[in-house]
Amino acid sequence: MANRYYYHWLLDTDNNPATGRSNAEYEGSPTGVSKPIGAERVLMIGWRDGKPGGIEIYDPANEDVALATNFTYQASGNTLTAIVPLAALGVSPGQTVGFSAFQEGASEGWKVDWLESQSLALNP
Ligand SMILES: [Ca+2]
Repeated sequence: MANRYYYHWLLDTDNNPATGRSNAEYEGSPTGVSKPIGAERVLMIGWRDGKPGGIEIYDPANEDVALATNFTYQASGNTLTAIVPLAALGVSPGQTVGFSAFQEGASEGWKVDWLESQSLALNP
């Protein structure tokens, strides 16, 4: 609670691993995912010193510009839920996108844990 921690959800909104930010590597190290995606959007839920610290959506090609901020989210046990406008993600209902995620925090020397990429259907 007295440090920094971040959850990042990566969305390959055009479902094309050749475009966007690849999750095959992160900060110069292989991530170990077997099916890399190319993310066009990142949803970040950050925590700093016991308070939310970076609740935003951004394009990984331009991390300094938030496309949406302060959306609704809830943590419960091992589940994290967020409610975000699809327009901020640049997606439409019915579309299929690539999805991956990682968490990192100041504990354990900024150790990064990756979730294997998945296909995610945005069912209306
Ligand atoms: Ca892509």
